[in-house]
Amino acid sequence: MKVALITGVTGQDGAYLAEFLLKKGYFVHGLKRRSSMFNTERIDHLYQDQHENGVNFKLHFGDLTDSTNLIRIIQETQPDEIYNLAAMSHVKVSFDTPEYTANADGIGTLRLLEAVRILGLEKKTRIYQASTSELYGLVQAVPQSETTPFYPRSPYAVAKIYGYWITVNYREAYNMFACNGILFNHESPLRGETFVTRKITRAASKIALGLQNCLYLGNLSAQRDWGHAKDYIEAMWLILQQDVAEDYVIATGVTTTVRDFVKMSFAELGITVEFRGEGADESGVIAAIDEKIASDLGLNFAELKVGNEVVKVDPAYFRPTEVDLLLGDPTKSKTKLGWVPKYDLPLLVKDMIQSDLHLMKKDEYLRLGGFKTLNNFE
Ligand code: NDP
Ligand code: GDR
Repeated sequence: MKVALITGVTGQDGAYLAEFLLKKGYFVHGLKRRSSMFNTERIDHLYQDQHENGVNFKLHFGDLTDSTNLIRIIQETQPDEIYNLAAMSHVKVSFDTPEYTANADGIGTLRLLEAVRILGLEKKTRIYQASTSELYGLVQAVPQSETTPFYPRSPYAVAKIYGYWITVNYREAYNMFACNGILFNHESPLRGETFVTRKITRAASKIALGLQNCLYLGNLSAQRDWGHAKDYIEAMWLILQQDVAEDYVIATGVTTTVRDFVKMSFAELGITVEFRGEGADESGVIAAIDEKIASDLGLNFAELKVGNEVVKVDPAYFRPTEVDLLLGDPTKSKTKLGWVPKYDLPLLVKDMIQSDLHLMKKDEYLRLGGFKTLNNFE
């Protein structure tokens, strides 16, 4: 039985990867942080009572800022594969917490590599490092491939560039099987609620149900190469199954603006949104409503009218330095890894909208039942 250790197991990718590896017959160890509230919602369906027989999924308290803890867990678990997914992963928040981001995302990667080396596991343990298209930052060339120069534009990306190069360095210096997956944006129904796609699919669902009036966003013109997390975690695994350790770009090869992602999300709910104005004055207005789609989804648009402003720009969401355009070239991963994604952008949007509409309908039932908010303790 192969043994894997996933850092960041409670995150979007960690949850999908844990499920994927368990299905492949792995024993999966996950590193999770202590929190004052339950933080395992994404993996609760995988939970196993540790008193039962045949347990193959185990969580360990830990943190990438604590080397002693990493050394102990790796010693105890003796993993064949480590997937380093833990990170302070929000680009905008990294401008508020730059030092912590450098510590967790940059030095955290070093701590993990060093722990493997200190324990003499260089020959046994293969390491996947969650690198990112944010490394490309200020556009140098498109599409971006494994050979495109980096120009990071946020404390997050600068921390991740350290993680990228220290992984390459440990591979070259100590002959470790350590690889970077340079993953472009990937989303899913499990995506954190403050990343732009999930923020949009949640808000569109709420607006369609009459639970919210308007969605406030930042830069609508940013372009991203969006794929589905379920496809991307499979690529992570493939990267560690190769004969030779190398770095790979994982992307769809299609880029879309935030503005178009908004239109696609609302269209999925039968609402046509048109954008008017420019810059901070731009807004999204309902141009048409498709009653047939609405009734098929069990929606009655009592509070929605053509002309309603449902999207507005709030400059508070602009970043001090922005990444305008990301478009990946997945040729290497398709040819060498044989990686074939199952989702395109329309399928991704459909999956996220269906899931969020379902979640928001629960809120609607509560409202109809007389409850004002989910946190109404009075
Ligand atoms: P999430 O933000 O959903 O998950 C991040 C995980 O890291 C969470 O489990 C979080 O724990 C954990 N974590 C944060 N800080 C620490 C720390 N100091 N010590 C231990 N654990 C910590 O990210 P994703 O799943 O979307 O991304 C996974 C990885 O891939 C990240 O490294 C991200 O930077 C990178 N990446 C993501 C892309 C994407 O589009 N999703 C694209 C390219 C790279 P908690 O639940 O307690 O917060
Ligand atoms: P990103 O993802 O920064 O690419 O990092 P995010 O979804 O946060 O932003 C994408 C683009 O949308 C613009 N935007 C907004 N973003 C957010 N979060 N909220 C808004 O209201 C909003 N309005 C417009 C942003 O300016 C940006 O241009 C993600 C993370 O998962 C990283 O960890 C990962 O490395 C990269 O993807 C690849």
